[in-house]
Amino acid sequence: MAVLSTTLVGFLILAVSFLPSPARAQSCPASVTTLCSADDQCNYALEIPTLKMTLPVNPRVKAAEKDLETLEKTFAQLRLAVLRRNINQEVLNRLNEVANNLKAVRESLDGARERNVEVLHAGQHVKQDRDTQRGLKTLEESMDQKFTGLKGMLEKLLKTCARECSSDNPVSRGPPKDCADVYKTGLRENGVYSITPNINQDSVDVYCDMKSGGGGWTVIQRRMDGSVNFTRKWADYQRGFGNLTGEFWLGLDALHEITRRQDYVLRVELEDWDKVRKFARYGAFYVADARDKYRLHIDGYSGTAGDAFRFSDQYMHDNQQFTTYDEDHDKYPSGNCGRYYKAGWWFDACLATNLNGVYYHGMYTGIRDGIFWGTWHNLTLDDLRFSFKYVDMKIRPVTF
Ligand SMILES: [Ca+2]
Repeated sequence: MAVLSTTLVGFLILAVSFLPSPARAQSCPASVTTLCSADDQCNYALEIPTLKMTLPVNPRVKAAEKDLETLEKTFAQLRLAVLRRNINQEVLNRLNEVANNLKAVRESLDGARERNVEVLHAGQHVKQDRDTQRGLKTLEESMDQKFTGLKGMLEKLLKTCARECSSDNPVSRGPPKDCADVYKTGLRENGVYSITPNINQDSVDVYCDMKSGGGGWTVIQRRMDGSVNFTRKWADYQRGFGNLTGEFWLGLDALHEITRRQDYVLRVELEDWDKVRKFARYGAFYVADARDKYRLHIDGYSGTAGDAFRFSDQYMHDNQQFTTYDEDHDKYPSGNCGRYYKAGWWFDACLATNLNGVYYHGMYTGIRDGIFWGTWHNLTLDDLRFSFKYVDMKIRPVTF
């Protein structure tokens, strides 16, 4: 009589051994029967239940994920710091290089995690698992190289930034630079106020929301009745258009001047034609200058409306330059998203959100060129598309 026991050693080594102890037969899930012939030659018949393997999460992949998360966070902070200052093209190029590298590492890690899950479900396909193990080893080696490279690049960037970006002092006295400053002077009514985001430039009229969520909000965009056309040229989007007490776009130059001196929160309010109201809040919001085509930095979502600005790798509005039908800076090589979707916006190739789209009263059909928020719960019914009744975007300093 012999008993079979299976042992998993280390990551994936399957060892099979026969132990000559009948007492252990009860505890072993495998059973063995002997078939002995008259000449005393015994054959063993083994019955092994479906093999279940629980594999540890590969510790190297886990460690790499942690490293990558730290790097991504550092990079996001660094990019914001760099974009906010006057920087040269070389630094911008290097930033983009780091961003691409981070993306590549993230993709290989996601792949590794998926493969790990496959291993967990692989059951008895030991050969496939060995292939996976080999794949993971190769991945570890290439990850090590990538991390070393990335750390080097980040260090260089930090040094450049320290040299070039130490001039601005975000806190200074003077006329109000935004609605938060206006609020602090004791003015608490909603309405149009004059602010001076840049002391060397003219003051700008803005609409201040002094009531919602503690007040102090500078409203940068509003849609409410379709009275203003948002299919506009680059120059219009730069300087702003519409009526501050109705529908308007504040303007990219003002947006840059306001957000360049300190960290801002963006809040988006949305209401559909069923009176469903939701919001999206972003803990980081910054618009770069005209030289960088008003590139958007947006991060740190919370809220009820879903994260449409950072919908997916494929539809990512963060880090995109601004595009209008007469100025194409989008990620769609064979056309202009601004022309196609009739708006000025930070298009990818093309969109998961477009709050400057066409104002439709309720439902519409055809190209999805209406006001759009891709994580909304009901966007389509058969070939009908839903638009929004009310949208606004407003910003306030993080420290307010
Ligand atoms: Ca294009």
